[in-house]
Amino acid sequence: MSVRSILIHPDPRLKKLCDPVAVISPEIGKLAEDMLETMYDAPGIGLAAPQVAVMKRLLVMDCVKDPETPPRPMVLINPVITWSSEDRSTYEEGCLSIPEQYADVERPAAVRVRWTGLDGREAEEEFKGLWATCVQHEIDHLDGKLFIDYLRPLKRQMITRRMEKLKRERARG
Ligand code: K1U
Ligand code: ZN
Repeated sequence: MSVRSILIHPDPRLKKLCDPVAVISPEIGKLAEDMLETMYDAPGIGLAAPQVAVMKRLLVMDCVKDPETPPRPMVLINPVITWSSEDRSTYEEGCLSIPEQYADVERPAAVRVRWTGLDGREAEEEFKGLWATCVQHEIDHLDGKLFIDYLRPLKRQMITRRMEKLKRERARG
């Protein structure tokens, strides 16, 4: 397993629609393993393939925060939201591609998601709470959407400028 580098906004790859995974090959298995390691290393609670520059519809997540509860690493291939609740919830979201920037985003409080697992089997589950927020945030990444796209233009611009500065500083070393 290896930790891959995470793209930082602004990057054109973070704005693109990702392609469905056609075949669950050993390369897809290795990508999922690397993404889980990258997510835990960051640390984060989710990660989508385009964040590691792979333009495929695959995401990983583990929203277990309680150290007493065993981890629940999940790999979702070609995920689709099949139902969204009417009631909404607001969570202060962050993003590993937009480090140290947080903002309130309102989304459906619960969603049902269907996906294919690494074993090739179809699965469907209802997510609530942080899991629901996270899976929607990650599916947005597969559609080229970032949490800052939900914010007012001025706030989005301010965050984008901060990220441009961060990238210039990192490039200078
Ligand atoms: O997609 C990503 O960039 C990962 C992102 C997922 C996410 C966070 C918050 C709301 C929705 C989706 C992160 O994991 S940011 C880091 C983070 O939230 C966290 C880090 C350490 C411990 C707990 C949370
Ligand atoms: Zn993100």
